[in-house]
Amino acid sequence: MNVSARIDAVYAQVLRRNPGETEFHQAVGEVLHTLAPVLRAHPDYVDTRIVERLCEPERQIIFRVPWVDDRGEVHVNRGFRVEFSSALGPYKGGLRFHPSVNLGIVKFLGFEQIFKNALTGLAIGGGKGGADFDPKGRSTGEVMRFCQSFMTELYRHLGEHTDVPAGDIGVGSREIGYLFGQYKRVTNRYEAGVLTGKGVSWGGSHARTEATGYGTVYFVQEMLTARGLHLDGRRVVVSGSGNVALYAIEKIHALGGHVVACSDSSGYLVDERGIDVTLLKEIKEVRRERISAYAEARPTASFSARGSVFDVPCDIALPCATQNELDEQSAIALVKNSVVAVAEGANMPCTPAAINVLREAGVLFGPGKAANAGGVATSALEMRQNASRHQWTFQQTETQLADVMRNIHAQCRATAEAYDAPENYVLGANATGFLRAAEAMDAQGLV
Ligand code: NDP
Ligand code: 2IT
Repeated sequence: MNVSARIDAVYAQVLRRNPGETEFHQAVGEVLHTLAPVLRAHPDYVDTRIVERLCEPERQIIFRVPWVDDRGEVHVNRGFRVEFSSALGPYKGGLRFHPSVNLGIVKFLGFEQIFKNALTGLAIGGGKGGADFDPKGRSTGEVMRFCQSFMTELYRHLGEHTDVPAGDIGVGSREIGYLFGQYKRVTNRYEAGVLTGKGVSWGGSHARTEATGYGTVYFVQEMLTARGLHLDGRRVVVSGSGNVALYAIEKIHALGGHVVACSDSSGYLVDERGIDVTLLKEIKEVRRERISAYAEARPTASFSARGSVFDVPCDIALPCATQNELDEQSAIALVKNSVVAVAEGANMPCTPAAINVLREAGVLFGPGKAANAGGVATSALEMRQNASRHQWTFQQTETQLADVMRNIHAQCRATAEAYDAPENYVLGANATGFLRAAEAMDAQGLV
């Protein structure tokens, strides 16, 4: 069987074995699609079924999460942790609390995490978890009780050398605090390295909160520089207004760019004077309100409940909200408005058709596995600080984050060129991540 036929067979098996998990199919399809030249150069990886093994999680955990709301009513949610690959280190990846969470979503995220984490060059395997819990409108007490119940089951699967969760959609430093407190209580251990994204006063790393958004902007800067372009004075559109989006906006402004629009799940806002990050943080992180409150507070801003934030003309677009938010139609609109670069702050925010449109138009495209790897890389730096019971300064940590992003960019570029596909960062990221994980799997035997 030739390599292409083998890849087709692996994909067909993934579809058969994981019915209805459309996001997982999409994530696997995208990676397999780029691996043919890599496998032709490494026929031994075909013989030892490395790709088949990577598509099958090492372990999948699904559990009941019962909790009581403020009125005394009982709720039952479903919790997940998919431990995908421990080839390069303990399972590592965030927890997502959102009503849309299901096994297929967690598997797509866990699968991508293998390659992203490998790309950082740090010793972390891939995993992901979460629950179909909706934190919107819930009191702090309800969120705490949910986190405690979630951890009461999950703790037995975790450990600083086993599986190390962090945040993702709906899970920020507040939730990590409650999860850590419950882990500590049920295990009677102050095991700082079991979770990342902790508060900086109790084992967290400086710059972890900022890392994903900042890292995405560093990646964009590297792509632009490689083409002889720069960020200064560029119009930028960012989707979302959560952790990743907020710090992407902050860093774009610090480097001379001009962010004119952002969004949340209720719609998008345009502020030609430039998004005021302090106000946006106050509304989204402290008051936990909708972005329309921003438009009410700033006369220069307007809010729209309909349409897409990517219809706003820009030089650079950073999708930083959720999967499949930037579709073919949005990509066509961006190209029509002469977009220069698109980088994925979120995981899989661009549909395959959108990526085709962008790449065919010559737009610089930074895939999430590379462009948003700064968050998990800084989590690995947090684990390193926890292991040595030491804390670096903000600047020391940010310098290392910038180095990691520069290296990721250089490696993606070099790999793409080696496979005769210059500027193809999708191939560069997938092939580099795959080769790192594959080499370790090969050395560790059939496990
Ligand atoms: P947050 O929960 O902090 O923010 C999510 C943002 O996206 C909010 O503005 C939210 O709007 C919006 N959003 C979420 N789901 C939807 C949806 N279904 N439709 C429209 N808008 C939506 O999450 P993060 O910023 O942490 O995560 C954003 C993305 O980045 C995710 O894809 C995540 O996997 C990825 N990522 C996160 C990392 C991290 O370190 N946190 C690291 C790498 C990637 P609303 O407020 O209305 O819900
Ligand atoms: O998608 C991601 O990389 C994250 N949500 C961060 C994972 C982590 O372990 O820091």
